[in-house]
Amino acid sequence: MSKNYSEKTITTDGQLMLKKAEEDQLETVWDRYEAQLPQCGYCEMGLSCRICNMGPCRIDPFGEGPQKGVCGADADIIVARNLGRMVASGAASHSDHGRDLVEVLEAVAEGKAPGYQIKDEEKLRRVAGEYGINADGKDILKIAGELAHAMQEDFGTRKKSLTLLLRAPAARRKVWENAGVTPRGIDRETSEMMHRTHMGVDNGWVSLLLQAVRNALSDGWGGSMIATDVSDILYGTPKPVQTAANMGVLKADHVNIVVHGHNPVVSEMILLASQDPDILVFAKSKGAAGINLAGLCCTGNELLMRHGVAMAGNHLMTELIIATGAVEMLFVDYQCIMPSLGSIGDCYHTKMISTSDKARFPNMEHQEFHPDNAAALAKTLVRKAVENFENRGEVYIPVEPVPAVGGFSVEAIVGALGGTPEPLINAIKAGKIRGAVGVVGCNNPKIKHDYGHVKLIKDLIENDILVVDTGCAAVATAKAGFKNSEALQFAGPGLKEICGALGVPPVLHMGSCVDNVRILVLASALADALGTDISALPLAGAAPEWYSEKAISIGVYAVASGIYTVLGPMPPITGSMNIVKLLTEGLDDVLGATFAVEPDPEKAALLIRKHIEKKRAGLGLDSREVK
Ligand code: BF8
Ligand code: SF4
Repeated sequence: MSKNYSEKTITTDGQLMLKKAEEDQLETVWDRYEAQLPQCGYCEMGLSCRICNMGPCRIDPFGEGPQKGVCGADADIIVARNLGRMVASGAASHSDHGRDLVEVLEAVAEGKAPGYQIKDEEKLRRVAGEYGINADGKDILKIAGELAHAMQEDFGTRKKSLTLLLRAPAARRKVWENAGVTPRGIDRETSEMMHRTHMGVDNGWVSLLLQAVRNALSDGWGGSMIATDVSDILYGTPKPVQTAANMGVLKADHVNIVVHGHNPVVSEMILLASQDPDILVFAKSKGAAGINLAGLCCTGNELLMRHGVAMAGNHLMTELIIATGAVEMLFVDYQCIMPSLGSIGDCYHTKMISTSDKARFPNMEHQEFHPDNAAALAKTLVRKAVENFENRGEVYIPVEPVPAVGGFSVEAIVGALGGTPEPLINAIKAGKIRGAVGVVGCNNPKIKHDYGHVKLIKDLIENDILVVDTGCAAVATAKAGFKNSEALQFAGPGLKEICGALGVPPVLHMGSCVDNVRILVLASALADALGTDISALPLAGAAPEWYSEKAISIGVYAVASGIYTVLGPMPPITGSMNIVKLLTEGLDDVLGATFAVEPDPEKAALLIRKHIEKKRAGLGLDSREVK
């Protein structure tokens, strides 16, 4: 195998498929990345601005050329505005996804969404209670309707603070109040971020960044939290479930259907259709052994968490999977779907279907899903996928799948602990588990694919740190074998003992990227049990291969929730040393946590371990020296 492939990805399926892609003369994300090099240095530093038409402008980082844009904005203002707009886009993406789910909940309540139902009645009642809805003796659909409307209020602007902030420890809410960053309405904070970054509005780099914090909190404790809660209500709250990961989950003798994107609204209906007895008979009549559904990225994680649907790959694998020639149909909804995918589908027999009214892609067939037509449309299209089976050419499935366990919602984790977080707290107090880290986020061709996730997590669990992960990070560790019964061999002695006794792997799959809110809820439960704030706990976050604006929003709300967070790739902020200093040091005084940036996962693990030991000492627990 050429050395070149192993420089791009650590995964065997990735390397083998890159070779196949080269033979098939496919252009991949890595080729296009290389063609872009060197990337624009001004943009990398956040020093270019095209917010208005007096520009575009740029600031010379060496102090020789212009130091101000045409309007007079300096480096601090330009970097802060650019970062603020990244947060706004990320928060908007997660929150609009949340809104789509609330609309399905509303449609279910009105009897206008055939195929969808309330799967977790208990959670519906619990969340309704948090929204102040009296559920006593009320019909379940009536409660669903009232909850949908109450959640819609959170998106608007009439409130002073979001409902679900009440899940955060009181001390944390006080921190937000003191800093003036308590989010009021989900859409309001994004809208205000866009307003403030218009030319001639907010030109204080500190106040711009504080609004970015408030905007990100409206995602983490608002839009994303609603997305996760409503998904649980509609499709079931995850419980530990057996699954498998990598491209080997495709089956040569089955009709393979792959779902890619984020929102379970479409993928849940594809799952139901793929289990339809009539369609299965039809598939057999076409010579297939059955219908095999596999996931990519976060909509894959949603199905994995709730139904054990196998996971074919993460972000950088989405082009390569089509080159297996084994995929009859690929469905996309939105977010993280490369516009290159449609043309790759053209090289094989794969039918590429876009499904969302807000997301179109070149060379894809557009079939719009809405709550009222989704169940029926899914059946029609899955039948078409079956018909496409006979058009298959040569198939190349490069590896065997790796078994994994997923489905660790907070409810499931607390359940595994016997109904209270106490055993986990005791293990942390006893030093058997040093602390816990949430590893989240994407792949990015700037970092060797999956290496950032796998190396960091390996170092953490080896040192008795429990890892929870989501998104593409969670897929990376499933493929690497960190989520099955054999994974305990990678864990340090204390972590091995505790996880072994509980019968869980050392790396717990908590879901998709909106499901990062499960980590917030878990952290709050631990803080409440200890009578302290999240920032006092031996916790950290990491996004070792992040690429997306959503990941920036996640990072900001994690830090704003008191969780020290280490980013792999550098965000575009180095044009302003004031902002670098504020994010990596100054925020500690305001929010009790900071960012760090460290692309080398080995060094990132050391930073995290030092932080965890420092927090342990702060709580009066035993503390190890980290070298
Ligand atoms: O929301 S981890 S590449 S797929 S942005 Fe995208 Fe990043 Fe993957 Fe999921 Ni999250
Ligand atoms: Fe240039 Fe100012 Fe316009 Fe930005 S807002 S493009 S810095 S003139």
